[in-house]
Amino acid sequence: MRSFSERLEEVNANYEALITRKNEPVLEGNGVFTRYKNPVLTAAHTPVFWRYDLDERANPYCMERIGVNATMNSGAIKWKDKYLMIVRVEGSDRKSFFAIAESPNGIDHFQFWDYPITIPDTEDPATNIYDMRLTAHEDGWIYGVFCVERHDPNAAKSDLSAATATAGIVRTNDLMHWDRLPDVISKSQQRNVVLHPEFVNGKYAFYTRPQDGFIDTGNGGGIGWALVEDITHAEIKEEKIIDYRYYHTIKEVKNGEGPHPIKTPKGWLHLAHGVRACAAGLRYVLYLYMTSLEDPSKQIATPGGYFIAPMGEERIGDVSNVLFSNGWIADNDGKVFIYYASCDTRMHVATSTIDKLVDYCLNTPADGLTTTKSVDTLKTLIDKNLMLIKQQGK
Ligand code: BGC
Ligand code: BMA
Repeated sequence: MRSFSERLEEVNANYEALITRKNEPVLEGNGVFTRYKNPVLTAAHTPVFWRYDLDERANPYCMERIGVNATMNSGAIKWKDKYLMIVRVEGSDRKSFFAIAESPNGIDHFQFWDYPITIPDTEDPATNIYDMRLTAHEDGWIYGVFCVERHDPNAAKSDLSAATATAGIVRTNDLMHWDRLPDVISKSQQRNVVLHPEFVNGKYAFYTRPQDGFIDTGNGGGIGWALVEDITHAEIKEEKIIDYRYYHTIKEVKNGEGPHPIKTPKGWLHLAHGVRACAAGLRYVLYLYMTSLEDPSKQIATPGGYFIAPMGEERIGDVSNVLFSNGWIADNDGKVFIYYASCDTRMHVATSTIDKLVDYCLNTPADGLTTTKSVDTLKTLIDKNLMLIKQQGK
């Protein structure tokens, strides 16, 4: 049997090799964005000193004492020239918590800060919290809006899975100390609530996702929009749907805002997820849309279909066939880092630019909602191209 120190040395060496591994772009793509070879974060990226008791007397076999199951659905922000994710870390006990991982370049060398984030509870403690969206708001605070899950107090005694989803809010100015504000009050359950970075008509603006039940979005039509006067007592009184769901599309069953939109000269650029059902379960893909600078709740571009769908290893994990994103970073030079999780298991990055993403939004045909319309759209492009090819052939 290997000694404690031999095993620990190996564990440390593997960890070091993993977090210092260089990432590489996967060059063959569709021109819209670039995928990278390695996930940027996995459960194995969590520090060895989170998982092992390093005291040989207490842990003679050098075994993990606290298991980490996954690193997923992460918010993101550029902070002091570093690329930061606020990661949803999930323990092997199925509880999620938030922890910050930092990289010098946004594509590799992500390393966790020593401690996870302490999120204070409200009077009604949550069972689980997850999927934080970060917003550096023009009021000067950095907000985190996340999903707060509790066992449904009205559930029958035998029902151990009925739950309620509510939006929780914290704010900070150093990413270390987080103040908890009261949860968002809303008539319906809410998941995927996101704070817009600017005031709108002097109010805080939230992207919402009203839903009938914990899973069922039911009559909750799509991604909503609500203005709130006082963020320290946020209440969604009036909510309007700004991005609807439609039959037989990538977002037939559910959709939800990803991170907060990026402001571009041509409008607000939004990243969202869409869900459809199939025999294999739910399939989650990412899509983009744009809204107007004058009125961020008014759509100006709705490119049809998905922007990124799970591919290869991304298709397999705890909750297979799922891509989910709640974090992206736009650099001053126009480069965009899109952080997305696959299958509630690991984090990836894809890169693009604001110009390319805006071009994609403005020039990708919208979904015509029927086969006939899709074929018409395709034929229009073929006509144009064949004409060009013919002209060039002359
Ligand atoms: C899980 C989330 C999931 C939600 C709805 C929660 O219990 O933690 O990952 O999105 O259920 O399925
Ligand atoms: C949800 C999301 C995510 C998760 C997804 C798939 O509804 O809010 O937490 O990635 O389901 O399980």
